[in-house]
Amino acid sequence: MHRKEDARFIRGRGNYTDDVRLPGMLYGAVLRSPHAHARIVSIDTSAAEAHPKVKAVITGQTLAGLNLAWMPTLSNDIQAVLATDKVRFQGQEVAFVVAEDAYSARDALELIDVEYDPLDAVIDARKALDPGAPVIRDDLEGRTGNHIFDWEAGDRARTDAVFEQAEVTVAQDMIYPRVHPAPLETCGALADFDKVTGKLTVWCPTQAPHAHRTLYAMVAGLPEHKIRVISPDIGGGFGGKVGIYPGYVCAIVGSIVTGKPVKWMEDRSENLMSTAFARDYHMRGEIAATRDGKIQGIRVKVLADHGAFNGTAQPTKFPAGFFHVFSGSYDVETAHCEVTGVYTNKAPGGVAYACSFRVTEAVYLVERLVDVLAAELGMDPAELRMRNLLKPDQFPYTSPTGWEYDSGDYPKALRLAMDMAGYDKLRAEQADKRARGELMGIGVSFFTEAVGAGPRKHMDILGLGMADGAELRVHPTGKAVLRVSCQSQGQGHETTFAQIVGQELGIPADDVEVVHGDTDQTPFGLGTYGSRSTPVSGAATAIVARKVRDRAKIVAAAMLEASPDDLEWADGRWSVVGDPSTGKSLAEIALAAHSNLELPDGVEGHLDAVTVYNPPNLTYPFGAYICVVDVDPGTGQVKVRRFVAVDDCGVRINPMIVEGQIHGGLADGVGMALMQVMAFDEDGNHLGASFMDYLLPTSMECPSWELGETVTPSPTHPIGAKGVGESATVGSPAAVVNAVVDALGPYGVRHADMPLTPANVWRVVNGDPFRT
Ligand code: MCN
Ligand code: CUM
Repeated sequence: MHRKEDARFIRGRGNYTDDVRLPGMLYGAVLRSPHAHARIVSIDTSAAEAHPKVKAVITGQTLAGLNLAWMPTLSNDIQAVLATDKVRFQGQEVAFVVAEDAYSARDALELIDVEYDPLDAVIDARKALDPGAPVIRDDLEGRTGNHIFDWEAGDRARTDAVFEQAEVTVAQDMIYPRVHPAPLETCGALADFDKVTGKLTVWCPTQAPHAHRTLYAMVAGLPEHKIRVISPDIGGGFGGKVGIYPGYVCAIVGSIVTGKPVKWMEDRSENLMSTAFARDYHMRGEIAATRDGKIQGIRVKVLADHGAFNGTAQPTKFPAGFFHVFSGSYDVETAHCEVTGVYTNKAPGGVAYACSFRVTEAVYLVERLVDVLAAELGMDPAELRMRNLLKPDQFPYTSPTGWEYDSGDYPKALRLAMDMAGYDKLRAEQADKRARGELMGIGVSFFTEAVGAGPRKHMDILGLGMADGAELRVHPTGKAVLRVSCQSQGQGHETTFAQIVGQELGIPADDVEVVHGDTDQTPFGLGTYGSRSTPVSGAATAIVARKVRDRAKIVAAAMLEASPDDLEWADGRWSVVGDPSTGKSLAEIALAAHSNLELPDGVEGHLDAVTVYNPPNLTYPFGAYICVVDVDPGTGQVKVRRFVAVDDCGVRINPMIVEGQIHGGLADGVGMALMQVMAFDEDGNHLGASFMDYLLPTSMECPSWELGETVTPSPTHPIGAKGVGESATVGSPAAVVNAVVDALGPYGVRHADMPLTPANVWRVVNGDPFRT
């Protein structure tokens, strides 16, 4: 089925936050810090206030008067809305101007005079804990350093013991650099506070409208039923639109102060400099194995750069997200990891860019490590993986950190990928080329994802449990409206969620309208990220449709003057067992349910239903990827020649949409592996604040993807589906890097950090390993 939403998107009829216009609307602009770390001596706003078109200038002092200068982050830290004491990263929000038009608002920013007293900045996370390092968060009581948290998982003693006895151990330091999701649409908000009704309406591209509303209510003390968050069409979110940004709060305050609607839209540089970054993990991984290649233990130490505020969007109990799954897809006896989080003078974030709460970092780590081990053992990396992959009969499988993988047939997926790639032939071609001095590389990666957060007993965000509601109304003519709490940013929910209902009720998906992205119109739920929509809201959708089907059964029984027990559901109809000619379609039943048909005592009419789905477990999609590259030793240029991706996300609701998700994620992987990095100079100046410096992959860098699939249904999901939205971003970077490192084998290279730009590859080839 083609995507319903594309009818408006391809005609330019999408409705994004910046398309929403209200009468009398004013425009806001944010003044940002030029320094990474500086004390604010004074802020003079008088010239800006005198600008004829300026309606208000808001500073941290204004907000402090409203008790809004600081706001809680999604990780139980606090973040400055507008800086009062210090600025802590370049691009941090310092003041907000509201004017009659967007140009005047920007002009007036230049009239604000801020005196800064610059301080030394902490840019390299590895120096954040040095004695004498500048203390970034001196606003927090009792803070004398930049340490945020220590977290560990697994069995340290047992893992250490395995390493002591092991025949072979390898260790590798690696960096997953800071990157940015860089969605096409930047962030912004339109806030409209109606003084008469006391109702606040906020349009913004949020991935989690209900969570935003509840947080506004908690933080600003506004009554929740007087807040309406509307998330219109979103031009890509990729995790960067989960949190609440200072600009949103400023737009709200601007509207309260001026009595007019206030719109604020950031530009590209503001988006790249201040909104949620991703990754920034400095990792040291070790593997213990037997000489014949049986992996026995994995040990990991991570230094996590969280920027100036711990604003990471993740379930409360998981300071390192879902990094727990770092033992990957392998049958490992024991594993242990430690993660230390630190503050640096950079923008906050950490969980974004299709990361599945940091499964990206975990998969990259283990998949690089396995290749390092293969090199040490002189074994083929695909064969080494095949030896160690979990076997189908081991599912459900409890990992060394206690996570229960639901289902899988890993060897089948890897074998399929190898067949599709023609693995043996590729190796033969590589040998020929090497003999001629040409550099060709073949990279394999295998990933297990953990998506669908999450079971309420294990997971919450700031105390809000992660169950999702769904409501289904069936009109008398058999057309239906589904209301869900998750919010598509391009993933096609209007189509796939309608398909779920259509499948369950035997009606065309075109007869189902999906309503989302408006807290006044949808049931509570935590939103779209961590590829949780299908696992959680999708499950809620299937279940609410089944509730409707059950109600329809009783009505159909009354129509047929039969007992409900004598009816069966077949071919999308309720009919008397063994007599398909009696079949009643949902449309017929819906009309009867709204008619004067006599129903048994206690049975309500109509067919509407509601539900709340609390997932029993995450879902664990997986996949096997093979990348083929050619490297030019003279220029360091990497060409991705082929990419084979076998994904298993359980039952596929819409295969075309699933493949689109995978295509996007593979392009992400090529981008991160070869060209993307948010770099800073030692003073904390951002070196990737435009698309001239922060490079997005285009069709020119991407091969024609070769996709394959296996289907292992999730046993806990009502229709056997697993999430897929982040799979390819999680799994592909390691395949590309493994391929490049494989190509560089003749130079004795075992590892090189991303991004493998021509300059960096050239340095590696010339014996000067690149360090991010
Ligand atoms: N789907 C399916 N069958 C399955 C699994 C999924 O047909 N077995 C469909 C779903 O119904 C949905 C799409 O594939 O239409 C993605 O579903 P899912 O895996 O549940 O992921 P979410 O809908 O929760 O999307 C979130 C995920 C995340 S976290 C990031 S980040 C990311 C991604 O989606 N951001 C995206 N893909 C994106 N794609 C676009 N176009 N834009 C983004 O911002
Ligand atoms: Cu980690 S990016 Mo997505 O979960 O929105």
